[in-house]
Amino acid sequence: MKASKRYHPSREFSQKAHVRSMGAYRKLYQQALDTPEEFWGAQAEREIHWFQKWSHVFEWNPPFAKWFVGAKTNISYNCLDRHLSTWRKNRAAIIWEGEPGDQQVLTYQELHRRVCRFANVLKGLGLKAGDTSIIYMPMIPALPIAMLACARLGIAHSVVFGGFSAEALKTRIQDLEAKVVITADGGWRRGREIHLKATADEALADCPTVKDVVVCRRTGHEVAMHAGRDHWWHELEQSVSEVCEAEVLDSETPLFVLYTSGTTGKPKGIVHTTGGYMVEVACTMKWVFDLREEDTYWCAADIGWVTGHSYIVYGPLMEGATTVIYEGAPDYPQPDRIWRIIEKYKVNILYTSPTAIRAFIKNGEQWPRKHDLSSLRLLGSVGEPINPAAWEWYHKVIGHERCPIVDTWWQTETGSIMISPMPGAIPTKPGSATVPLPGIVADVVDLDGNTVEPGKEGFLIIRRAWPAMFRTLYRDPQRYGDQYWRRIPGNYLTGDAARRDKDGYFWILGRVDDVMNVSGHRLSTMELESALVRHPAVAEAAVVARPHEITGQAVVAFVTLKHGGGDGKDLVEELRSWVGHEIGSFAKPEQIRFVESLPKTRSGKIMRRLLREIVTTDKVAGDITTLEDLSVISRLSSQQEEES
Ligand code: 7RM
Repeated sequence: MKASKRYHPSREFSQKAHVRSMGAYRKLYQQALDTPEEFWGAQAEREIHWFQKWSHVFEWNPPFAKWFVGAKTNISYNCLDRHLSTWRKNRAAIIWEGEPGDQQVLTYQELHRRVCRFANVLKGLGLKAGDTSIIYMPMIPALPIAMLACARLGIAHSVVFGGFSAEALKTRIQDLEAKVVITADGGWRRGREIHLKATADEALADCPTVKDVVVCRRTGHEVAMHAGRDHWWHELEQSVSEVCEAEVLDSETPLFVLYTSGTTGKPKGIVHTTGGYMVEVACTMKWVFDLREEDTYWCAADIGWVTGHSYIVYGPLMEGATTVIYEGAPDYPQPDRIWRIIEKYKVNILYTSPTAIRAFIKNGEQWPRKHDLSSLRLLGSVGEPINPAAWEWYHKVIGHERCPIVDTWWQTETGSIMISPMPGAIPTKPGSATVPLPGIVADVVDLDGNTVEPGKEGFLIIRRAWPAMFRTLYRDPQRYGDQYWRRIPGNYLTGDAARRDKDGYFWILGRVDDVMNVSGHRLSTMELESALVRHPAVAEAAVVARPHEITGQAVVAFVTLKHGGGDGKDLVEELRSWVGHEIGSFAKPEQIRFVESLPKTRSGKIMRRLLREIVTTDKVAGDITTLEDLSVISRLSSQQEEES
């Protein structure tokens, strides 16, 4: 392993940081390790308002955890009400920009008023604590307002990313048994309208639990409204009061469910609760983003993913920060839209993904060079491993060698950032997420759970429960235990491979299960394969990822057809749009290759490893419409398998 370059935080940055030295980090880490109850109890008292204190900090009945047991609180109260008695009352909570260029600034006071009004709208529809809602919206202020209104009443929300298809939306509504769907007429993306309401209507045809649909007007285009079921947000809002007390909720009240791809065809509902999530998300805002009162903070992710939940909405608002929300594509109408927004609002902290960074590199340095980026003081990365070249570019061209970079490793399941530098304390190495945060006992192990030597690859696990961890899989506690906690008993299996270097730095190598990561979006092999075989022409499908210079990975699907062979050309496009229809456009395979048969082991398992090799090394050449004969390789490989 060659020693990689190190970047030390500047003295100036460290002096003002929340955590200022390696020694200070070690001290925090050790405290959390030795006396976790005291450590987390102290964080909880400092960061959060509680209506009633806990009887004990945590309860661990593997694999089930409870945090701040018996405590009462409300995240909407913590994001809004408690700021209103401080100078933050008139601070910008949200600076929003729509893709067409429209803008809105909501102060804490104004955001509070709008959340209260919408909470009253939900109450008026008969919704109450314990109910579930689906939110399917563009990135407009009404989206965080809907989330905060649900949270205010104890209604668990599930935000479905606006890029998902009707089919995917339907599966989620049905699994959640949602009573209400909150959506919009549409939204803007690359100058085109995303027809959310029309898609929701298609999904809702088959969702008997949904009694009401609330529609926010965004694009103003005409949509069908089903009498008795559909209501305009602005009409319902007219007749409600702007006073709505936050419900006093138990610490373990479900806050949200986020569906994410796993290793089977069915997405998993990751369940997060309130108290522990709040505490750790608030702490990581300070530890990782080193948030200061004067900061304007921009996480350029989508609220439909966990990054947006924790680090666009709940984290920044709990901390009383100004969070920038942008509706559209970062390169629309020109590749410098993102840099323009930074210059315009004088953004101090930017949090984005390696995929986005690689796309900016490809567009060329001339675009960021056109803008004054001197307001930036910290840069973040999330979603996939960042390659050192992209890291260096981000550091040089965007950060002007002045801004520390925080490469943050975490997952939908973990709720908050787990492995990341504290920017004033930890020297960084391009490509490494560095070291675990306080309270996170991470390790790299073999299949028996034994720690592997430095420099060796292994499975990344977490040895102890942490406050923001997910509590279960929605309606599937068995799978929760089996899949995450029982494989290496008592430890949380992340599904990622990693190695640790001699300094104890973690290098995340990517997924070891059948989960792919395209542009930071999690896609499951099985989910894609089952979507493909639902098409009438398809007999079998095997899906693998190939490395891709921009999106990290790209999907390649090997498909056998029912009537053997067939003319590929039209079918390629048809199958791609089929996947778009079944899951969403972002999941469309980059390539579809028709094959006579799929390579299988004697026991009938598809040899994805072999296909992966083919798409990586391109050993089997040929364009995407050629029928590839994999049988020879297949026979060779299964012989090897039998021999070994
Ligand atoms: C926040 C988020 C989780 C998976 C995870 C990893 C990969 C995320 C990094 C990363 C290397 C990183 N949630 N991943 N961050 N890999 N370095 N900094 O992305 O549930 O959608 O995805 O993403 O494989 O397991 S997620």
